[in-house]
Amino acid sequence: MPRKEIGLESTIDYLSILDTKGKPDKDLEPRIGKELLLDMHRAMVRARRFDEHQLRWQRQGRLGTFAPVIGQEASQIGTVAVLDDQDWMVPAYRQSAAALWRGTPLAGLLLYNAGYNEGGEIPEGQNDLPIAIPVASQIPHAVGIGYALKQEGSGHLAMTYFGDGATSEGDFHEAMNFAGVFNTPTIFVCENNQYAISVPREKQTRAGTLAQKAIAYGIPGIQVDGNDILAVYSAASEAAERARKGDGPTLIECVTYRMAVHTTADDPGKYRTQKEEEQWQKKDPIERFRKYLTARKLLNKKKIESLEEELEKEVKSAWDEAEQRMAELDRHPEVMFDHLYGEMPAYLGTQRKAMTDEDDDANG
Ligand SMILES: Cc1ncc(C[n+]2csc(CCOP(=O)(O)OP(=O)(O)O)c2C)c(N)n1
Repeated sequence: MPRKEIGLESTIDYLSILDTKGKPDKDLEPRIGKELLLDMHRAMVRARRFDEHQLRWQRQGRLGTFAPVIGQEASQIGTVAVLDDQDWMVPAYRQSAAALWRGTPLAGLLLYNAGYNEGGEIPEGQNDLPIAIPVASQIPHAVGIGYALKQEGSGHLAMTYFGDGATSEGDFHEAMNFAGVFNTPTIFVCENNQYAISVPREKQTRAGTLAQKAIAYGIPGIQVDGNDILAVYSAASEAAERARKGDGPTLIECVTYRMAVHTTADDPGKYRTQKEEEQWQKKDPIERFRKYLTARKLLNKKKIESLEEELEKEVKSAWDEAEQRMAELDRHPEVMFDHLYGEMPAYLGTQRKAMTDEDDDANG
């Protein structure tokens, strides 16, 4: 038998609509109402300012470790904005912009980042899963939810977020395979921010794109300019339409950049150059979107200033609220033993007691 070539039909598109000056490609520009455009802009700025404040509070010792979203606002807001309330949002640990859009209160995130479990509670009726720290562990959950939504014939979908590093985990591949085989309404949003902590994207895979991993699972994949909210929104809208029609999952790779630290325990100066950071600074998703909105006369300097003032007040008052809740909760560190097991194993009980006794000794 001669050797034959098996033709692969799939290709991967790359989508970019706004150039770095905020000028859209008129043929590709999506039709988005003015109100939604301004809501998306507000949400991006709100998430950015919130993290800037959080970084300062963390440095002052008022918050614990957290993972800032700075730089990835378009990838998150452009995707989450296509969901309706009955859809599900399944985050990792860097999706504060998406969570805030869905209704998570600022004070809740502050409480969580200060180490209080209560802050991680999802408000009643908000179809989100809690923050997932183990890399890629949330992806199969989103597929399971999608499967259930499909069985119910609901027409709703589940959207999940993860980084470039997560695509090297087994959970990612198992989830993609299941979603493909069972045609689940799941949107996989890979925020390719170029690094998994210090490991660059090139060391994560030999594949040219992360989007092309969809081909192996028989599902559509697309790579988008993740700092261009119009491109992200267009790709997400297409994927949502597909999922709602019963046409199954989509993988969207958002090519973006983590403009700040991986977490507050990280020093990016150790593994990336200032020059690289400056290159990406020029592609700042908020700046680009602002130029577009300004050219369309939806924004101006005055409106931006008043939005910034409003957000400054909102973030500061969220801190006051979180601080008050922390005082009310009057929590001690031994609660870290309390939520792992339904029934605490004896060895943990001993450790918990030792810690309480130590506290009592210290307090005389
Ligand atoms: C299963 C697992 N392995 C290792 C870690 C430690 N860890 C935390 S974040 C991270 C990098 C993840 O990178 P990526 O998926 O690209 O997401 P990003 O943080 O860039 O958003 C690692 C290895 C973890 N949390 N979970």
